[in-house]
Amino acid sequence: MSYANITSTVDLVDCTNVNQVTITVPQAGKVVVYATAYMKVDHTVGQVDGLRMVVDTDPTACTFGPNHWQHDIPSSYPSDTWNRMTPMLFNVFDVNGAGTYTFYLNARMYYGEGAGDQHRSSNMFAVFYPS
Ligand SMILES: [Ca+2]
Repeated sequence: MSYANITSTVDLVDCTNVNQVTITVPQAGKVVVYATAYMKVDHTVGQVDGLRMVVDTDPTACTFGPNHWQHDIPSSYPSDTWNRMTPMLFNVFDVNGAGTYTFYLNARMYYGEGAGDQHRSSNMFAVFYPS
């Protein structure tokens, strides 16, 4: 098991890598990667804010898919600079053999990106299951 905890204010610009975890495995199998995060979304009435997060092998991937997490703040909601979100997500990856593998937690404001949309902290852990 490998673990990565980070407290770091990171402004979200396009698809932003906010954390990563690296695990060394002895053989082929599966790696299950879990992540939790504390995110801050700055919302202005009249504008939809949408935050998407994924765990992926690519630090530039923010792909919509079965393992992503996302949340919208409707445009009708009143302005608030500190909308707190605490997503939890996971993904399962095949590893083809012994080696060291890195997995990334990425975030993107797909609506309403602006100053004040931020990662504040997160943690990840990776568990290996031999095949
Ligand atoms: Ca925003």
